[in-house]
Amino acid sequence: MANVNITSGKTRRAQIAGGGFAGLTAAIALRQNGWEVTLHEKSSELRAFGAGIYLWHNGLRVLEALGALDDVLQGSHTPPTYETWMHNKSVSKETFNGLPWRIMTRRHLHDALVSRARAVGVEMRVNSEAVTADPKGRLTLGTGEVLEADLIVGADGVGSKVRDSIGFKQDRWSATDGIIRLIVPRKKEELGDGEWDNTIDMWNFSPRVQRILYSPCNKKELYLGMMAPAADPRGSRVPIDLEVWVEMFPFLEPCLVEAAKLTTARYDKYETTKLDSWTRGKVALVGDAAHAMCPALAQGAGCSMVNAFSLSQDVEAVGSVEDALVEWEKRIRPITDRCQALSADYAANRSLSKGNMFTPAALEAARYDPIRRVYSWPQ
Ligand code: FAD
Ligand code: 5PR
Repeated sequence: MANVNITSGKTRRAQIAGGGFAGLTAAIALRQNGWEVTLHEKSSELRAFGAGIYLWHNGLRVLEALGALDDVLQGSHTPPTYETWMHNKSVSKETFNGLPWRIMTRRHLHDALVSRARAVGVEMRVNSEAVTADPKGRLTLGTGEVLEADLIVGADGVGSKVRDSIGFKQDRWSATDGIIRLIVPRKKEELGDGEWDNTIDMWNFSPRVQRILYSPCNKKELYLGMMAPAADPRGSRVPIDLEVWVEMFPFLEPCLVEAAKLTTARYDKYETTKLDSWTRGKVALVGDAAHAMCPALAQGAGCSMVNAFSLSQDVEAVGSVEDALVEWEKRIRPITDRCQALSADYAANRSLSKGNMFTPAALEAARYDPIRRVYSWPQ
């Protein structure tokens, strides 16, 4: 069990809004440092939304620090290579000089974090919506309850109420492309010859722009990211338009037939949020509330987890929480800013279609080790 974190005779308390990957990471990390932590999730269950997710060395190191890595590694997958195809021809196979990376379902990662949060004694409340935060250290819930804390963490996602109730200066925009994300059975035996354990980023620019990011999560589950411009009514239709997808990717038919059965599928546009600051007084914003980014580099959650974990390190410094938060942002934010900018650039130019695009700059965030605070795995 966590030790007790005491400043001037009193255990420090954190109130966290949001039970996604960012909020859960902050909760576990603070609790492990002895804080009393309450996490508020507005939904009626602690459950992950969405399909699959890639984590790289940076996010995996956070999981190690949280004591959740072994759980996550079981039932997830590292493909032999990250392959890129253009018009069904392989153009690159990347292995990142041994840099660790992993694919899993979102449910798998979320379950591991929830179970770890429970084990270390985080108090988790569902049906508990945060509506406003006060930089002096107060969080108001939808019920009208007002909670005092030494630290308030706004981890309430891209539409953050914690953020908007305070009023940060922000830029927000959506990209022209979007994606349908699904988990389907792997059907590996039915796919015919091929290296079906790889990630395969399958790009097609003609006759239409359509892309499938083929991502095996484990022996049974496959994550399909099906990209089409928002302006293409057939490519962006949900449930998927089977004919239009099979025409372009006939070799994936067994999986696409399964994808067409999923009636709850959504088409999501990529959203970016950029703030003038991530902190105000005793309030810190983490995750998509602070820096939603295009997914090209698959680092939104990775950066969120690194930033949430680093926050827990920096509030251990001598001095006030307010000063620690300012130092935290100064120290850790530049990595996320560069990653967000390059991800937006890759998304806008569809750069990943060229293959071999995981350059040293593209892997900067992934190479960061938040425990040792150095870059590992030279590229
Ligand atoms: P969220 O996951 O949005 O969690 C916020 C939580 O807060 C939710 O549970 C919500 O119900 C709750 N909540 C909301 N409002 C309130 C409130 N007022 N009070 C209380 N609770 C509230 N990242 C990667 O690292 N790898 C990838 O492969 C990857 N792929 C992606 C693919 C796509 C297409 C997209 C769009 C994103 C991808 N990302 C990826 C990014 C990643 O999904 C996000 O960055 C990450 O999930 C953000 O986590 P979060 O906890 O900040 O927010
Ligand atoms: N990488 C990943 C991903 O999920 C997406 C992209 C890149 C892991 C979108 O689903 O380029 O859009 C992308």
